[in-house]
Amino acid sequence: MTIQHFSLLNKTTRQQIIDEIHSLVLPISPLFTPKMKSGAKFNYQMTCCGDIGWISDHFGYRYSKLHPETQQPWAKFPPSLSTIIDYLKLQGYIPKNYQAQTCLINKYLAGDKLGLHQDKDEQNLTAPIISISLGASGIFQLGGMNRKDQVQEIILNPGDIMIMADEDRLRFHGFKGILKGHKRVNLTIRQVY
Ligand code: MD3
Ligand code: FE
Repeated sequence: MTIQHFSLLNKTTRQQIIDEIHSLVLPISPLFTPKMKSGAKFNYQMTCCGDIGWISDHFGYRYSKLHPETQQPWAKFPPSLSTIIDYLKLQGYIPKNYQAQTCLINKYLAGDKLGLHQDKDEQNLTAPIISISLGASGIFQLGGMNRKDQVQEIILNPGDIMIMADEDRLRFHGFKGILKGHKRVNLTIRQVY
């Protein structure tokens, strides 16, 4: 199995991550609404931390060393996230030489969603992607290697971790919406190069 999905983070740890995002990341790298080439807005807000960050604008999708609105380098990884990455290495969930270069922070309010897509903007398509779910539970969609393949719905709860590796890293996937509650935050940690 190259998708691992498990519940890991207790309430205290989840709150610590949220607190560190508010105190250490957002003041330096504020949330923004990404736009497609067409100018249409995505239905959620995002920001990033780490050496580089995923952005989308009228030039398309890419990784950038600078926040698109402040034009400043991204905030550093908050310590609680580095601790989780170390733990996942220690437990053998990800390779010891994994380099967590960026964390994409997606914020969904009620009604927000993310359409089916593949994650192909990374030069390194073999390093696993780590997802951490916080806040409200929501419905994650997992498809196959082709857009038309059947999609399965998976509930993601706060504290859940999903690790996508090998061939499953390139599956189509999306986020259908939050189930109940007001706000979901999803973190995706990547080695891009
Ligand atoms: C399965 N985020 O940031 S996280 C994304 O809920 C993204 O914010 C969604 O898709 C969200 O690109 C889903 C879980 C996830 C992330 C990447 C995957 C699942 C994946 C890549 C391949 C297969
Ligand atoms: Fe994705």
